[in-house]
Amino acid sequence: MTVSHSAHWGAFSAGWEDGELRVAPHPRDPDPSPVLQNVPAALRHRARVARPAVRRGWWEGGPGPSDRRGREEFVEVGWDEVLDRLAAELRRVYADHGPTAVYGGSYGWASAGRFHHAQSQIHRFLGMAGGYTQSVNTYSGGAAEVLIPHVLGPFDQVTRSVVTWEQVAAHTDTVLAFGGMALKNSQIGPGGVSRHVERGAMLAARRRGAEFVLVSPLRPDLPPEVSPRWLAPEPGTDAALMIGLAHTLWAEDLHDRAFLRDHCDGWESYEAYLRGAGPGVGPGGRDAEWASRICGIPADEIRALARRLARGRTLVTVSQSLQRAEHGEQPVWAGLALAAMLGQIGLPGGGFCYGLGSLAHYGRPRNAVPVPTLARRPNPVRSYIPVARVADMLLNPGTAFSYNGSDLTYPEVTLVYWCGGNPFHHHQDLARLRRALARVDTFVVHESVWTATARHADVVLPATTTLEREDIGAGGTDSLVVAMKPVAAPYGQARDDHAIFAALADRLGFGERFTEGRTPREWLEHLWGRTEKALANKGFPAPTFDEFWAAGEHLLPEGPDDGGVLAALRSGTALHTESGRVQVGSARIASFGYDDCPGHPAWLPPSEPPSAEFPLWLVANQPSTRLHSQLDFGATSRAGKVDGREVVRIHPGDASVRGITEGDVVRLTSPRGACLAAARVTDEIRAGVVQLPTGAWYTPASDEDPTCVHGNPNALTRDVGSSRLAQGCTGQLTTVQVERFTGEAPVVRAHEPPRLA
Ligand SMILES: Nc1nc2c(c(=O)[nH]1)N[C@H]1C(S)=C(S)[C@@H](COP(=O)(O)OP(=O)(O)OC[C@H]3O[C@@H](n4cnc5c(=O)[nH]c(N)nc54)[C@H](O)[C@@H]3O)O[C@H]1N2
Ligand SMILES: Nc1nc2c(c(=O)[nH]1)N[C@H]1C(S)=C(S)[C@@H](COP(=O)(O)OP(=O)(O)OC[C@H]3O[C@@H](n4cnc5c(=O)[nH]c(N)nc54)[C@H](O)[C@@H]3O)O[C@H]1N2
Ligand SMILES: [Mo]
Repeated sequence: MTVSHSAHWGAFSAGWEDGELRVAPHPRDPDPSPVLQNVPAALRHRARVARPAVRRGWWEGGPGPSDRRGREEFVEVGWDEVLDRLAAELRRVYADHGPTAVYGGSYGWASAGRFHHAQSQIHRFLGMAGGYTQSVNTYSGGAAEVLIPHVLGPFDQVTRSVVTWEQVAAHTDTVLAFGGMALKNSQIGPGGVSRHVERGAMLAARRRGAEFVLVSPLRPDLPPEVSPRWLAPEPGTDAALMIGLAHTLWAEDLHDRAFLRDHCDGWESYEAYLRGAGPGVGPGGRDAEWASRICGIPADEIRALARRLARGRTLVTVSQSLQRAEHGEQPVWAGLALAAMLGQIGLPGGGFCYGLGSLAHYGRPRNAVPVPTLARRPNPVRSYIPVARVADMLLNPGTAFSYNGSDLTYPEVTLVYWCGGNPFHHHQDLARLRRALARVDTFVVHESVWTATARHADVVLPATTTLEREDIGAGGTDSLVVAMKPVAAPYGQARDDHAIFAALADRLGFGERFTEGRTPREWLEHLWGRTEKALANKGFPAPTFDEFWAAGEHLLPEGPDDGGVLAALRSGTALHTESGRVQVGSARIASFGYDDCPGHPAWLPPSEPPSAEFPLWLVANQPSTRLHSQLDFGATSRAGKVDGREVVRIHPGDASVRGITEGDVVRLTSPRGACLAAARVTDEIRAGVVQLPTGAWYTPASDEDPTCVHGNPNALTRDVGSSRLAQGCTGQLTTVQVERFTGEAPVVRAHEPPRLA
């Protein structure tokens, strides 16, 4: 028998065959993701956490700062004892330090499934326990999520569904894709994605004669089938290239003056900047030659491209990666300004789209009704940080910092609680994160597997995976709602996060309030009820929960593909920005006085450029073979490694001067630290750039030597905010040196459990 299921990388069916779990993509998916084949390993891998485990020093010596985290053995204990101890510790921290001392930012993707959604569960629990310091924005789009509401409008409203793949297939003549639109990335859509449409849409556009221009250090960032023109500027210099393109449009009078006059604000300040306002610019202003000197693309090519953009329907896309970098606000804003000058914002398949192709829930119309979700409850305390500032917060309590026009102060945190995320995957400068986490009294983690985060915790509570529980899988821009059914009993003593929180809530005196007296099945019925009602109200077929559950899935109606608020702008509806128009410049942002984010798009040089010691740019992007660190031990992920080690791509020229050949183990170093990786020599990468994806589980060489032997690039990246405006994650780029590793390469034991007593 097979059952239906859903993951962030696709809807699928799962069933047992000769004692093996087999998974197959949903028949409606035209282009299923290979990441799916990581799933079978999830059930019984030895990396699974089988029983509650507590760091010996914490269990025997009590809470308190400790640099033994991540280095000490664990004691396996019973559920009742550990929950009693943890409830007592929560009571102590709330009583002695107050709710702001509890950090429940707990960032991370966890798994698909709307009720057992780990973030929803932990926020509900900590909200009821008295509140917590929370996080705002994401590692995905931290810089853009703060900038875009200033310059274009509410983030979701102006990014997700205004330009769709169907529009691209039907209308676009030129797609200028900064950072590309790699098919590896659009495999993933939060909550579930039942149809991977990106390849098909790009091919349809190409067959119609559309031209794709890829601006990226990596050739595979657009599919070869669309024969993209590949421009590879120096990483981190896209804003300069965009400004050079803008200058050409302006100088050759190819810009749409009427659109700038009628629908934009702040053009004058940007025009002055293009002309050369500010220091260090010659009489030509910020022209194509100026841009060429910064980004390395010949000036003639910049001019020719600008002229091409001004012909036909042009779409400018900016991937999320561009803004996950120092001054990451600028390429997003300069991309928008370029599109504003072309005057096609709000036309089908034209204008500007942030994030298109970065994830599978961009570029699709919304469902006509809301999908079932666990409603978020308010946090009774107002204490927050921009999410990527977590180590700063732990290291600098009481210190002031800037964020989006406000002056904030880091709270003093005593207890960190994580459920459904992996900071030792997502955070930068992991040695620094280790030092930061050594300062708290207690670090609690719910996990299914022994990630580096679990290894650094004091209390590790084993969580079930989606394969071991019932849930509803759904995403806001995908029609398929899946009745997710378990394929196996919980591993070892694993429990659902909801059950763990319910048991803690009981001990803390709010058990009934937490569960509202519902079983998990009753919660699913309850959540489905909202969708059922919305369907009925709009006159669509509205199955009852039992009907939905028996059918195993339901297809929701799609909302309109009408260009949303950007199309409405052209017919006179104001945007939700300071002027009601597209902010090519912003007086409000200028008023914040941030030199690292002025009042118009600008080129701001990196504070750590390549040097003699660290001459190469490292691109630390998303892995093609898995979602982040999830199921790193699965079949597809393992097949992408060499001897269990992650692969770093390097240009033949950079390899040969270093004596590096295909398959060699190499050592990457940065001012932060070091890691090993296996070399792949390829001319599909720009010279002077190496690429090592994220997601290999952080595996220090020894208790003393923090070098990651597995290939986690966050051993190398820098932990600084994008700017004082957004304080976004800057993990995408860092400077490194690479050398051949001599001596015996250590065996990678990333996926083995820690010492357990
Ligand atoms: N250098 C660099 N760093 C980056 C990036 C980059 O480009 N470069 N990208 C960043 C981005 S965009 C993101 S979104 C982050 C991603 O960072 P994360 O979202 O933290 O990474 P995941 O590996 O998805 O972590 C999810 C964890 O939840 C666990 N989990 C899954 N299901 C459940 C469940 O039901 N219950 C519990 N308790 N746990 C569960 C998984 O085992 C896994 O360990 O990384 C960021 N980090
Ligand atoms: N397979 C897979 N897909 C994923 C994820 C995953 O873990 N695995 N994670 C998902 C998540 S949470 C997110 S937020 C998105 C993130 O979406 P993105 O941030 O867009 O994805 P990345 O792969 O990090 O980067 C895309 C490409 O940008 C290019 N790039 C890097 N730096 C520069 C630069 O300075 N200039 C230019 N022009 N190009 C540059 C790199 O070559 C890289 O391949 O991906 C999603 N998709
Ligand atoms: Mo992300």
